[in-house]
Amino acid sequence: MSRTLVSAIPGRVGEQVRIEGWVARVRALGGLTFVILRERTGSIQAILERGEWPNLTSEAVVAIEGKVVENPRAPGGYEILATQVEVLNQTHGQLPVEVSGTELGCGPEVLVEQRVLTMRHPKQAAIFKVQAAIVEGFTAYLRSEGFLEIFTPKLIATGTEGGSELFSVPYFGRQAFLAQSPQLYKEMLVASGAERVFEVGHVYRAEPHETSRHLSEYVSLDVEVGFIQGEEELMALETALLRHIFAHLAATCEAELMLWGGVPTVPAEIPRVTYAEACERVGELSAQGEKSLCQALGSELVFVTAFPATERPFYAMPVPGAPHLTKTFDLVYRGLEITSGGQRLHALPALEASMVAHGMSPEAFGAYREAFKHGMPPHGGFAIGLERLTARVLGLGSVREASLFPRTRNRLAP
Ligand code: AMO
Repeated sequence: MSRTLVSAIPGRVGEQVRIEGWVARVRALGGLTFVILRERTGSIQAILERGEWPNLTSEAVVAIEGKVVENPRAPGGYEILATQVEVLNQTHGQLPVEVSGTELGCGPEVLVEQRVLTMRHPKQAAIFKVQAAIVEGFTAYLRSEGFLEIFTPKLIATGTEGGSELFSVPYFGRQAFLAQSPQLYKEMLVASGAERVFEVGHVYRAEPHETSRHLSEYVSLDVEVGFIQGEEELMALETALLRHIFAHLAATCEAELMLWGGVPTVPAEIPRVTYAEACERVGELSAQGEKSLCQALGSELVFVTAFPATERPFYAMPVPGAPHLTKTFDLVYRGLEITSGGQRLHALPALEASMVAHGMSPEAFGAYREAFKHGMPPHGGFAIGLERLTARVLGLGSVREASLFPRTRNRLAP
């Protein structure tokens, strides 16, 4: 008999079915055994009447055949009157964490150490369904707007965002680095004629400190657009993009969102403040400052604009008439920076001067500089940290909870 998914059970009342999954709970009561079976689409109760049944332990993998009946008192309203039970695979040893309670009974370290087991808890599974739907919404919207999806190298010869957070790796007798961002490639590909590109890819930052907002490997949602007139267009694009992503979440993940903070929304207009105004209101734009900023402006989303050149990488376009400022922005969501972006320099002499001013040698940027010689349009873009966005959508305490197998200074496994 082929498998019926728990989600399809309501349509099978009165029929004999076979369900397969994990044993979430076993309870003996008055000669009956009640088994809750859990699988990817949900959980259901099976009732084993008096008789010879295999020994069922928590989290063993089982197949149960039986008749579907409606029972308003059963969890979910349906149950299976079992006629056959088969253990497909036993567990071995003590379970390191209990995963069938309402809340997961472990701290953040065990959560990650035992990811395979902790993912069986619906609240944990929900995080990664929402994360996948964020990426789905991101890529679908950009494709519909004429963007090309790109895949750029993560083994590279030079840093992009400043040197200090680079991981170096031996590379056939030379030194290579892990990409901190696809920044240079996404700009080059604007010039390739593609004009509008996006990438969902891993990036690497040698973050020396353990914080709730930093991973040393994370997923960057990168966007780059040619023929822009200024950074306002990029903020408008990101606003529309987020609105699409949140609508997609509401349409596909409502149940998962309800297990956490509810369905997120984007306001009709996201307030904007300049970096200088933000600092005036909340002091420095630190982790605490970003929290205070959302509170001070009474908005979950806030764009911060016009960052000083000293706060941005060499490729940032200065504000005309105020060259100490840049045409850049951050987006702060529920008290955490989730995006940096801005218009880039497109004239080669200005770009080279900026490299030198940032203590970098233009010679180190061969192919990137080359792209600026052969027709580089005015352009700009932004990047959203996937784990940060996921964590803020759901109200998680740390970006580590939004990473299946987080990499931090002290963690390289599992
Ligand atoms: P930035 O370095 O600000 O900009 O990174 C962009 C976004 O990536 C996320 N992020 C991180 N997430 C988890 N752990 C980290 N260590 C970490 N560092 C950054 C944040 C941040 O807003 N090239 C530019 C983007 C651009 O201008 O297009 C860049 O990488 O959400």
